[in-house]
Amino acid sequence: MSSTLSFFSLVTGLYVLHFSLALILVNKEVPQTRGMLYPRESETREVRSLDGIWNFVRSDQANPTQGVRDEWYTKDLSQSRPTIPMPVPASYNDITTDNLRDHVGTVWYDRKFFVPRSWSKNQRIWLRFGSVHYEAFVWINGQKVVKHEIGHLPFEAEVTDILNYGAENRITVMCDNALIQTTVPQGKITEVPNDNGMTIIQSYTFDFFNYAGIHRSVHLYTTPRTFIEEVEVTTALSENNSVGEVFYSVSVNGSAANEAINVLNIQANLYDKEGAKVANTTSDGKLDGCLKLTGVKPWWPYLMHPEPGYLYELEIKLLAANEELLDVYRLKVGLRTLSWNKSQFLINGKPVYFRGFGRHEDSDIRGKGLDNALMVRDFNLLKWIGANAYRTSHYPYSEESMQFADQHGIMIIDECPSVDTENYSQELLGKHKSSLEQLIHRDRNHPSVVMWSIANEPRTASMNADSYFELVANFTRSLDKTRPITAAIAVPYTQDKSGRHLDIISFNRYNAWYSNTGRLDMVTQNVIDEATAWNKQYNKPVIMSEYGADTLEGLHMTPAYVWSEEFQEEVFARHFKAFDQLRKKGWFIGEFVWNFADFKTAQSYTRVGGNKKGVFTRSRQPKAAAHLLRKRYFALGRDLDQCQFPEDLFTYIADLIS
Ligand code: BDP
Repeated sequence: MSSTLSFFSLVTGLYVLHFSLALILVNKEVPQTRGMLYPRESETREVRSLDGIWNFVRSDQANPTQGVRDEWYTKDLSQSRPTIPMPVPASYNDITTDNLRDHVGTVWYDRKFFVPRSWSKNQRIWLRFGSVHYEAFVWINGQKVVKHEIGHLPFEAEVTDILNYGAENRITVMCDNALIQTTVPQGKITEVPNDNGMTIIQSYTFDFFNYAGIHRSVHLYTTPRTFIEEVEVTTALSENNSVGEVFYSVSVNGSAANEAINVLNIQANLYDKEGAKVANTTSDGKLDGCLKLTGVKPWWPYLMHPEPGYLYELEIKLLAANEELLDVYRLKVGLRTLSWNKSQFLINGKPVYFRGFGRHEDSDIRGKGLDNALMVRDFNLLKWIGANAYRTSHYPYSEESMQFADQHGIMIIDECPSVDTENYSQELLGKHKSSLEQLIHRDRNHPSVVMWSIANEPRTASMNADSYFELVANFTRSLDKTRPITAAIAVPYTQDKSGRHLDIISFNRYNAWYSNTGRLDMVTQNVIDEATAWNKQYNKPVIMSEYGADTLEGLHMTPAYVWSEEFQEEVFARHFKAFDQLRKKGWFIGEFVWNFADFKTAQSYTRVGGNKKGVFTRSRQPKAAAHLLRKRYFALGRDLDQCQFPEDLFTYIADLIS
């Protein structure tokens, strides 16, 4: 096999439907992520964005490997095929006016960029992608650089020896959106007849559009020859939260190549929000250490404290034995503790009640592409409505949004891309574990991340689910013991085989929508009964991780009728009643509406332009239920965490005293 072809482990074009029903799943090692610190400038590092308009070619659906065989990456794409302009970052699906939307298989991107002459001097250059969905193959100047599978997660490669310095370079990316039974998430590819002969169809059971392309930013960044490759941070607080400890552990890359550096030291400095140094330490030939500080300002969730999301800056300096400064990397750190037991989840020793959302990275035109305007708008809405949490349903969200959540005190249940998992196989298990390894490696330093979600609505009634989820949960725990593990379960509690492996039980249920449609009188007691049954079965804290109703904005009907704004409000109110009774039981710890905003799905006769369960429209304007939810979330905030009501929470009606 030629070296080019061995670059492709998943032979695109064949999409063989292969899964095994083997009953014995074993715990095999998965590849460990290295490096991948978020690209940040410092006195020793430069960052350059490759975002912008790239050239784009769609492969022939019936011939997805043609570009590889014909080596399109060895010259400009425009010399092989007519190209069209394509924005990066963005999903490619909704950009054109033809049917690129439903394309299945490979597409190609390329662009040119300059590398300054100054970059050739005694440093290393890295190419980093925030996310390409689903599988990416990358070349620079015709040389293969990196390949990565699983969307929504970053990957990078060193390109120091491949670049032309002081000259133009070309980057080429092939992206494959095909989902099969051993990808995460799973899908199926079938060949079916159409009016022109045969065509390929991608199907999937999950309920969001399979947007694809270069979804997040592409960066080039420099590091010194010997540099800080990894920083892992954990924090501890004294019982009254006044004394804090920041434990850091650093990995260095490149010291072996540099014989002059036989002893390395880390100088760690901690600065408060005003930039004052509050702690510092220099390690003695070690790469880990602890910073201790008094008078700590802990990281608190929004509305749980008057100053939520407090972040310190941790400065890590890598020094040679002669004190020469080799590298500097800075990151934000929040000091907080997490703990949990059979009935509670606590932050800084205080019990938490989650009031949040399931969400999607989704918007008109750009699909799942990173969009700062949308991200800031969404956080404004989250704060307006009084939410303190969301789940990254059903895949890892952008690193930029994780940083934003840290700053704003929004708690995150961080979900890996495993959704509707079924047909358990050894290969699927390996990729599922790898998605968690990559996620935890990426997000472990974020104070906002308070829980890992290892799956959404897995088919946990089936035979292999028990051992499969035992392996996935134990693997997750082996990577991070500081956060609890959950999964959003939808099978009935009587059939579930995953809950015993979790720390917190989350369940999704659509009373008055998918079950007992329209029956508002069949919500409250059902929710109470089901939550109670989950708690009884596993003796663990319980969250309702999804509930809701599709709602067409502007459709009004009284008495409430499905799809109307009145119906969504009523469904919410009936759930609130149940939640308040459940809260009194002591083990019910949170409510998450499905969904924050309307979002696009695959075409289906149950979806009018997509899923309309948003509290906000797809263009981020409130439906009537948003105002109701806002009153509840602030009422809970005041009751539980003594937060203030915003002045405009209640509209003036009458002076009832006079
Ligand atoms: C749940 C899924 C979610 C869907 C939702 C719905 O977890 O992804 O969008 O149902 O149908 O089962 O609205």
